[in-house]
Amino acid sequence: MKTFVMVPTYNEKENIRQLIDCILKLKIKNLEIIVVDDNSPDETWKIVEKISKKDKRVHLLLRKKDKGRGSAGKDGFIYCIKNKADVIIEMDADFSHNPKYIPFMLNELKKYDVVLGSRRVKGSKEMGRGFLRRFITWGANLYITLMLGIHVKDCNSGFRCFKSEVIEKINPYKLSSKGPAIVQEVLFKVHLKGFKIKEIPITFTDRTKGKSKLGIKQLTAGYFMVLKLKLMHVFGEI
Ligand SMILES: Nc1nc2c(ncn2[C@@H]2O[C@H](COP(=O)(O)OP(=O)(O)O)[C@@H](O)[C@H]2O)c(=O)[nH]1
Ligand SMILES: [Mg+2]
Repeated sequence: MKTFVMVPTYNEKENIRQLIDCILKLKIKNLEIIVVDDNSPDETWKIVEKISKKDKRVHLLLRKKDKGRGSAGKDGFIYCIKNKADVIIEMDADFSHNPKYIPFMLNELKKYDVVLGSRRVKGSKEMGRGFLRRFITWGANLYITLMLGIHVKDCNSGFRCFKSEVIEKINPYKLSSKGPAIVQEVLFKVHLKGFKIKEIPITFTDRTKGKSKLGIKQLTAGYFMVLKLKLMHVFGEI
């Protein structure tokens, strides 16, 4: 069984080496890492390139034309499918998603199609984020649940483990979000296909190094994307 961990990065030079080390230290059989970097000005990609030359489990997808969390995720999924992944894990580079949960996620994937690291089930914790940021996440989650009718408690989680056929079935080529709303787009399409989703509790820790790329612009675009997904569904396009 071949597992790919897909990590989108933009200006993560302070996190990426340590993250790759932590994932590889888990000693999971046939695990490879694909970092999708959008030509980060801080040269995150150079660090990954250097590691990839020494360790063939580590790969770099350097994007020079496109930019955005969404299209990076899309290209990352396509890379994993093309390279014959059986399992695809997506996670952020900033240690909000602790790699220690990966073995448990893989184990749960024996019973489910998708396993999601959740901030909103019994046993979950959220550390280091202030009231405003948690309120924004809570509001977004409520909006998504009401609009899209997804029965998942943490619709904003970008820490997920998929059987590769799930990604194949939702057709990664058709993913259209340019920004972070890709998280909800994928979740909605997975939900519509009726795949079994399991939420496992995680302790989510806000980044201590580097900066968040989520601003008002991305947040607004995300709200519009969710509305667009709803309309597309109503008009039978998805
Ligand atoms: N390739 C790529 N990755 C991105 C982009 N924007 C954010 N990311 C990555 O996506 C992940 C989540 O972004 P982050 O800024 O932590 O968002 P937040 O957790 O919502 O504050 C991190 O690994 C980022 O480096 C982008 O435009 N391109
Ligand atoms: Mg983050």
